[in-house]
Amino acid sequence: MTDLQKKLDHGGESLQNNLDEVLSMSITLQPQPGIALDRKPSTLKDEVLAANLGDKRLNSRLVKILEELGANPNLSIPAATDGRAEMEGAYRFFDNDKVTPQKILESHIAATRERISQCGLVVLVQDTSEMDLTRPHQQVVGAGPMDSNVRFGAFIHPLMAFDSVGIPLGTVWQKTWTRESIDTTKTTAEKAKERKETPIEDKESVRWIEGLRAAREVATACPNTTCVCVSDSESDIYELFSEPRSVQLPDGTSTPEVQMIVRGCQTRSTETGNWLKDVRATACLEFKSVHVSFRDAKVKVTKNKRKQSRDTRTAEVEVRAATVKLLPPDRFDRQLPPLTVNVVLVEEQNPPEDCEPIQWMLVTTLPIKTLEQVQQVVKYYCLRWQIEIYFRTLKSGCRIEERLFETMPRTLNSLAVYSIIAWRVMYLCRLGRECPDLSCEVVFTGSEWKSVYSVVKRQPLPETPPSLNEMIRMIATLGGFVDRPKNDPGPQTLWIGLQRLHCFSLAWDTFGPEDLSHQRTADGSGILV
Ligand SMILES: [Mn+2]
Repeated sequence: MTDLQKKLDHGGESLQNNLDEVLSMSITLQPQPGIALDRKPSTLKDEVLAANLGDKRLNSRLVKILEELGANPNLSIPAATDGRAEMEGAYRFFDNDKVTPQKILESHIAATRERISQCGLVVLVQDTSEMDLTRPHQQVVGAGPMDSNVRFGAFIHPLMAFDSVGIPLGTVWQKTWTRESIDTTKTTAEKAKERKETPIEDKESVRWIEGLRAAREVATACPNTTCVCVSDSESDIYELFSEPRSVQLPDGTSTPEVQMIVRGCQTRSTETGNWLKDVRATACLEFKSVHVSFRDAKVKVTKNKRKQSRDTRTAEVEVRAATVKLLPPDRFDRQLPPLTVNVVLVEEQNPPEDCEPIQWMLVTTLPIKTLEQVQQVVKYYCLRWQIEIYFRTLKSGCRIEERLFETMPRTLNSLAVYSIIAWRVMYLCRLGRECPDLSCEVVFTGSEWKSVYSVVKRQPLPETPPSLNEMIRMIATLGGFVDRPKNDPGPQTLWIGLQRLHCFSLAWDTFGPEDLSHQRTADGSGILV
């Protein structure tokens, strides 16, 4: 994999956004409200109200923990919980043998499926992230090595649902695992040979196929929704393409098919050459100018302007699509079938010297008959980026890697709780943008919006509650967001803002009465500063 591909897949947010923007300019997405808005969006608590941990007290403890940690995702558990008894209750919960990540997530997964079934089309994104739990002295019991024997932790691989414009709907499946040990004595050739002689079922890469199966289950459970399973180039695996996308039922019928978009990185043979040659031989469907601006985190903080501008350019890309017949690769243990798939190629024609050309090879089961269909494949692939934001929210927002649990089971239980919290932060963030006119009262309580309004606006309260969009922007302002018409708040400013909102509403309820606010002067000089 080239560095550029890595950047595209993992770091080039601005490029991704731009590609997304530029390539989708001519697409009008099906007007599909992501979530039926006549229904009240769920509160955080609702996500686990149906949880069944086999004990009523554990069930209500989960609700309490989710509320307390959700109000302060950034704080340590002792600081986020309300007093010593609550803190100990939380630690006992995470350590309880009856509590498992699966049971914590079960009702959230069910609620997510419910949201999915209200959409005409959803994108189910799977991706892997490291959970680095390296400690200076004693390691977390049960943690395994990461890429070397220096760092320890676990790998997480969720399947997240998004609607067709990218509103996060929640987690539908998650796999976590640890490595046994890393053998540092083998040569690269020996490792490659070993890989060739290992069946896919025994490799870590089987997770991609398991993710597709989980997506297939969602497609079966939500028959009126088109489910598109999306993953990056790490999942360019023939067995993933050949995995059945529906299940045969005993009566001869089969379940609805799950669709797939995977970024290709291999050169795969076809009857007429290879898939890249085949698609390049077709007529260009569209020319696009793509503004490329790499802002790697390391580069971002540098003041060296030359370094920054060197990475910025406008790339002329061409869009092509073809149906190709893939020849199966050799496997030592089985015969794989030949396959017919569609490929969409977005490729830069004349890159400047020293620049890797932009090249997106998307393998899909979606139709590519019209330009609009081709553009939609690119558009849906661009939604994959959302899962990177989710990982960032889990790590920087919920600080899952810094939780000081002694064992892996406790860490993974807390990860399950924080997965729901991280989803919720992203959900609010997008909901404010996509449904700007919705009243904020569908998501926030009276004391929440009134206290935040008073602090941010320093004006008497309006008769009608502000819109959700206005409220989200005010909350993000509390987290350092600069409110300009062209800016949209991101999860980071929102999660900091949400914590402050929690404090303000607590103060509002404690020190009210709210009538006092009407006596304040219009410039707000007074009580709440
Ligand atoms: Mn990845």
